[in-house]
Amino acid sequence: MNIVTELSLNPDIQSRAIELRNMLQRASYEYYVLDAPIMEDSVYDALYHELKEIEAQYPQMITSDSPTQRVGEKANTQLGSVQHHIPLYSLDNAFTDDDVATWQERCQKGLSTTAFPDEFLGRFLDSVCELKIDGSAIALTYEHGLLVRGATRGDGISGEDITPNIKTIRSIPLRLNLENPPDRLEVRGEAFLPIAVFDEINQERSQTSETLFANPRNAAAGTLRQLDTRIVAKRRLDFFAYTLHLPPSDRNPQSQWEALEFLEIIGFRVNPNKQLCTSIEELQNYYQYWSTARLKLPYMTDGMVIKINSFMQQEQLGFTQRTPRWAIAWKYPAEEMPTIIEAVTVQVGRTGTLTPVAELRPVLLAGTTVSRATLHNSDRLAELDLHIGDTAIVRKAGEIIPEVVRILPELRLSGAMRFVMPTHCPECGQPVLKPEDEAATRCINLECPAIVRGAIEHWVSREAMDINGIGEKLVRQLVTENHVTSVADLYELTSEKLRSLDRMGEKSADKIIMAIAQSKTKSWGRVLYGLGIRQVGSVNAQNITDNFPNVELLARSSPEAIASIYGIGAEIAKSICEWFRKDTNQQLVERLQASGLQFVSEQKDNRVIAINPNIAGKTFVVTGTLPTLKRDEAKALIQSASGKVTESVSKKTHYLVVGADAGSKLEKAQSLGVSLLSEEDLLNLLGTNVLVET
Ligand code: 1X8
Repeated sequence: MNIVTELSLNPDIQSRAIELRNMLQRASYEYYVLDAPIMEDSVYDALYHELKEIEAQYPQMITSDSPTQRVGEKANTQLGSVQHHIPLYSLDNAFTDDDVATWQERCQKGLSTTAFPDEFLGRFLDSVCELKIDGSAIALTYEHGLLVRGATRGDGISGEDITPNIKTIRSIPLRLNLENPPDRLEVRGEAFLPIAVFDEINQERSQTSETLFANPRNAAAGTLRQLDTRIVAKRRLDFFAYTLHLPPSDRNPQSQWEALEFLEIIGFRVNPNKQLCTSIEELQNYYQYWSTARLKLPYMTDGMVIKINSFMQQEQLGFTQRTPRWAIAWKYPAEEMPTIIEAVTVQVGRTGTLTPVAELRPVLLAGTTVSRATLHNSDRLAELDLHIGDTAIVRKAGEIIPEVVRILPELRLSGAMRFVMPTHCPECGQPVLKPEDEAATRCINLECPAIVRGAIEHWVSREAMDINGIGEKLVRQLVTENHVTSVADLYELTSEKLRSLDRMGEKSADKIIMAIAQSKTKSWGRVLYGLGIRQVGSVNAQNITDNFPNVELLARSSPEAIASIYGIGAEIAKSICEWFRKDTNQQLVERLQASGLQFVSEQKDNRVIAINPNIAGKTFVVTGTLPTLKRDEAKALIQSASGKVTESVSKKTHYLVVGADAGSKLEKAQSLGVSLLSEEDLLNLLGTNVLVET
């Protein structure tokens, strides 16, 4: 291609450059601000390349707002200091409902004592709620609609000039979408790194042995102050605008809400999760809602910002030395805190996996006191280079199990001992095994009390045999007293034997024996799940037993045949075949069969079967709390009508049955356009069974 020669013959190069610029600017805006791309990346690249060639040929045509000027070609030598035109304030913090109520009352009083005596006492002042973005505050100056300066917050009075770096942020317009732009206009907002980009950067840095960024905020701040703009461009920073300073005019926005709308109109990305509130309850609901919803956002938030909406009221309230009186940051409890690792213990799970656990000096995290945190496995331990007594950063986000994020080796005491995984099982003393290709260390002694206990707890659990009355404590007693060493032994227990245990009365013992006997009626699907084969969950077990009507067929099957079942992968199939190959497992199956447990699918009355055209062959996922059915019951109903049930939502899912407090599965289903059913919808669908003779 020879664009340049062609263009040099073309008298309209100048207008071509303008067109290209406008087009690229628009494409960039649609892509980065609206998240709605209007052209293929390859098309954008080609146009960009063309503009670049024209500008190389005619440097006098380069404009400061050209998209080609976003990526720095040269390294900055040094960051200059700049004076802010208007100071950047910080925000007062609130941590409780009370703090927020007190702030709101103080604002009401503040207005009442000045221009409006008593008018606002006890009257809620309309307020805007916005998410507090955990990034770096930036001040942008536009002159005659063009971006001329971007500066860090600094100390609020003066900051650093980071204009070239700012220009790499695609969601910051280089030119405002404004008819008659004022001489000068300032926009403030938060520059931040999306969590995914942060993870990517740290991944790369770990491979090149660079020090990792502690969190997206530090990574964003560090990036903005980078001298080499080419590095900044690669980091994909983003920006949400939240404040606007305009020269006085009666056409200016009159409130924060209008200002956010105005910012959007002139080309900025404004966080969509804003809310105009007219009562204290609405503020509280916003806080509550986002306390968990924020964990699913692609960027970090550490609280919410509440601002009195009316600019007139803001002006009346004014500022203290440091902060505006008309705004407050309501912070979420910290999710990451440093604490001391006092010891490391090792837990042995049901499958024999050894999990190292950090015993912590108790610390308040995300509103709860945390004293233990998982260390996952020996690979993770090595990565952390954990020593007993180390100061560690511990994290607990939402419902996630607390974990140790990293260690602060600078704070290590001399003589501290590195923790190493034991070579022998802490429960049974037998040597442990760590396969090269796996992260897990395992106890492989099938008689290990921890494994035996785990297997029994799993067998009696609700989704398996659902044996009431046998809890963790009783299992421990039974195993310690050697009454039970495998689940098969449960069926040889007698009421007398149970009564020999500490604190076991006759009535309770009889009840338990009854419950154990009742488990013999549980389906082959539940039995398979109860065996506790690795990777075989309750839904998988049901799918497998639907396809393998008895245990002999399954035990003799090839992994390929098992993996051909919808929803069953090669890993699961391999795990099942390996399980059945072991003599001890075969003996277990034989003993359980002899005790009368079901290893055969129930003989359905095959004179008349229910075929439901709405359900048969369709794939369902059930999530959330349903109004009347338990999730298991809903799944069983679907399966009994020949529908398939899987655990995760994919393109292949036909229906998501949704109850209250549904989480990520609902979001995924919505994004994939999967049909949603309420419990009532499901029951209606099930009600359309057609009975067919076979
Ligand atoms: C800081 C922040 C504000 C907002 C969001 N995130 C922040 N980190 C907002 O108003 N939406 S305001 C602010 C400040 O004034 N210091």
